Amino acid sequence: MNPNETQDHSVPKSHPRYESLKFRHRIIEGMKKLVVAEAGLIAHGRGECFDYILGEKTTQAAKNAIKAAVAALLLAQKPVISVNGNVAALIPEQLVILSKTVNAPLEINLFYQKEGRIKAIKEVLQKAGATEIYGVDPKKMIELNGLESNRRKVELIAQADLVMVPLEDGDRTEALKKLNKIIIAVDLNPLSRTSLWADITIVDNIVRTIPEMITTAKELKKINDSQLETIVKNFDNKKNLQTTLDLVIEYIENQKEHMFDSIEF
Ligand code: PTJ
Repeated sequence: MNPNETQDHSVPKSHPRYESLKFRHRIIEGMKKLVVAEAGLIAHGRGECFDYILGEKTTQAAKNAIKAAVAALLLAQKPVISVNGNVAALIPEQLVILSKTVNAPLEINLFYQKEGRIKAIKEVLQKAGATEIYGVDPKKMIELNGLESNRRKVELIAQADLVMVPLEDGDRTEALKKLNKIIIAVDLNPLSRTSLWADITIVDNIVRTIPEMITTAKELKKINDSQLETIVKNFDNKKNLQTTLDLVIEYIENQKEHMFDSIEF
């Protein structure tokens, strides 16, 4: 028997890093079921590292970006939420709820092609309540210009005016931007090429972002289009990313002062 299959991932709720370990184990389990690519584990670890220096919380800058992102989603004519392995493994139910709340279909789009992955992700999304899932049937896919990777194969994304790309690689963000699409990125790395290329970058952990977007969407659905347009117009992504870096600096300086406060010998 493969020793990995017997590995016990149960973590006591009292563990100080319970939340973080819970999501780490979803990624590991996802990998065993083909949902997550092997490289998805590394991507998750990189994300954890950035989350640490953001204080593992949704910053005010992220909340501003979330508000602008939801407003843009509600205004879009043909929005699409792109789904990769990590996102499907981490937060499938909330992803489906967000998709229904803002009326943006889910399209599976993978960087790492492997036999059985699309089917595995489709099943996870269906189990989470999704009824319409795109990016599944190769006959309906076309190839995007300007992109070499497997992500070039798209369905609804080809015609979309807005694409939300959680945990994306920079190449596709750049390619989608050059095709004049509005891009919403969710990326814990404020310095990634995706973060810099996107129109609206949410520097936050996807597991906190999606529930926050659902709450925000319920609020913003009460206002009219011109109010939504004002929210989008007043959002400055470059400035918001710089504010995020200021918050990281502030957090690290504060840690430098107080990092030993909770340690008792
Ligand atoms: O499922 P696939 O085949 O489409 O592959 C998905 C991954 C994520 C493996 C692929 O897109 C990839 O390799 O991505 P990168 O280039 O490693 O970029 C992932 C980005 O997401 C990095 O900047 C991470 O910091 C960030 N990230 C990782 N975990 C999270 C995150 N951002 C938000 N929330 C997270 N939980």
